[in-house]
Amino acid sequence: NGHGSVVLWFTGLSGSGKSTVAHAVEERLHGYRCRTIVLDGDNVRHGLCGDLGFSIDDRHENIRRIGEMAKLFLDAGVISLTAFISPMCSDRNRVRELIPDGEFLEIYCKCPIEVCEERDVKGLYRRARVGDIKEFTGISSPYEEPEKPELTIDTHELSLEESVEQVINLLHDRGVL
Ligand code: GGZ
Repeated sequence: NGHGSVVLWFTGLSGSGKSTVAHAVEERLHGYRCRTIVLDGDNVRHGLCGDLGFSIDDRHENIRRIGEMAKLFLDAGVISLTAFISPMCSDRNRVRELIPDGEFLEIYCKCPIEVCEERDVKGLYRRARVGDIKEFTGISSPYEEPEKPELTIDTHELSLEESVEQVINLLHDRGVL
């Protein structure tokens, strides 16, 4: 695309490490003088998508808006790193279709739900188990694993540094860096 920009689309369960890896990759990209933005629940779900909840329909709309946003950043030459559960294959594929070939890189943060639930950093899994939170991904709402992600990171087996390295290697392989 002439400016070496891409969309790094992280997907995975709550607590699988998406945001952590995305922010650490962003730091590395700054060393390459890339312009970047991390989009995640913290900066999207309160603002642009503040009207949406976690029903399947609201998640469709959440991912649609984020995909359109990533496309705008791509056109501006900014590398976006999106860190949303994005549980449905069809939603992710729809975003892939918005983006020129080779410029949408799907990165699956693969972590067994037992591990996510055991860590339960925010106590959400426990609340989902007792029914305090309805439609919680992996408990009472589906997560569809990516069929052909550009990269799968076994975040429960790798250190953060190793996970970041895998993404950086992907970007080298794809000629982005
Ligand atoms: C899943 C939920 C839910 C439900 C609140 N299901 O670990 P977190 O806290 O910080 O990340 C989760 C985040 C998921 O929002 P996304 O925009 O990524 O979801 S999606 O892509 O499916 O639209 C979790 C919190 O919000 N959270 N309720 N019911 N995660």
